[in-house]
Amino acid sequence: MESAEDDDAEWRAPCSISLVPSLELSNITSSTPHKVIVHFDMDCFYAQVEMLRNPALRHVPLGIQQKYIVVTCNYLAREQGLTKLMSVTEAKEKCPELVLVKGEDLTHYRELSHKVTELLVSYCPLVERLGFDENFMDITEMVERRLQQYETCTFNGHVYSNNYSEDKAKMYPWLAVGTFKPNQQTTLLPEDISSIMGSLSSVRKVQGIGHQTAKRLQGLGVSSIKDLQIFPLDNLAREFGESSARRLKNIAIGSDDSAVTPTGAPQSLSDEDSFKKMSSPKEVLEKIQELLACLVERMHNDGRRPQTLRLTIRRYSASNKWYSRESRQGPIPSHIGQKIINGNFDNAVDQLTSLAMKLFYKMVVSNKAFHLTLINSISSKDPNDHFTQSG
Ligand code: DCP
Ligand code: MG
Ligand code: MG
Repeated sequence: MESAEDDDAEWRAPCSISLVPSLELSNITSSTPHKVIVHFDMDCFYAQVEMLRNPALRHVPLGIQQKYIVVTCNYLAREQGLTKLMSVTEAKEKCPELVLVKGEDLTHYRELSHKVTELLVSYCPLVERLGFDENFMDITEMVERRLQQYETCTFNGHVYSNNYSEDKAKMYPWLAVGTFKPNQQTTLLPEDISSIMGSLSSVRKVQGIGHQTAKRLQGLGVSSIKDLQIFPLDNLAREFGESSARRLKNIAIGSDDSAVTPTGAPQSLSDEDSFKKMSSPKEVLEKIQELLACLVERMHNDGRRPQTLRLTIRRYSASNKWYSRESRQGPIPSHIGQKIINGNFDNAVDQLTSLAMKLFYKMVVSNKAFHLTLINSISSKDPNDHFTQSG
């Protein structure tokens, strides 16, 4: 039987943390970093949020379902072979006792995501968000302060190295002092970064290399990170230009010197839904109403007066599988903005819905057939790109 202590121990480690030393490209083993950056990625994020909302779910294999996909699952489910983005059918075959929770409404995930960022910001202002469950935090100053306090420091937890000795803590004090890690976390020393990067099968495994770049690299015969590490810089520069080629070579050895840019309050709030087919104005109206109801509440909680409403649609196209998006936007009259601030939700949603339908008919001719696969509505900032503070 699982003891309460084991259970808590597992629960105390809700995210993976990596400490990213930013090093000179020319000298990867240099012990003088420009910066020390922590990268946080929450474990099975949506599943964790659902387990916090309903603690009984902590003890069952849990999957979060969007449409026909299990977008993520908890670690009990992963022990049964489930992976992220598996189809519901396959997931149930692998784990018949899987409990599924619908995860199409992102409200709770969004809220918790912002709480995590706020918590990090309370320690250090240099925090940059990436999606819902990741944050980068530049802790260089904290590390420098700690280094002045501690005469000696050692690595806690594991060290990923074939060549580890105690004196590494003296070589990399900024790394040792920044890694007080009780939860089975592992320190990766600078001299091992290049080889661990080289062990990644595909260039897509690395943040900063997207689909298009991977395709162009494939054209040059580069598919793994190892290929990229040994590919001549000059040849790479011919395809991508000098500075992008350098950046790619740096990424391949685990070196990225881009600054952490504090994310701050969002400039716009948006909500969207996608579907296989939507072909009637009635369905469009209902979907817009549903999206705006959620958005209006978020705008109210945000407290700033929204200025612009943008509606985005995606039409189905058999020929273009990337389905391009189209959008139209218009100003939100100040009396509607005020209703949102005052919390007069129903009225505000009705009026915004009629504005959104006008935008819709600027894109779709009313008596012609249409087939949409996505609707997105955004309320945001004025043309100068800022929300105005409510009075
Ligand atoms: N997500 C999604 N659709 C995707 C990818 C992610 O809905 N194609 C959602 C579900 C995840 C959350 O974003 O919970 C964070 O994505 P991660 O890739 O970090 O996945 P997890 O946090 O769930 O798992 P891990 O423990 O591997 O980080
Ligand atoms: Mg995660
Ligand atoms: Mg993530």
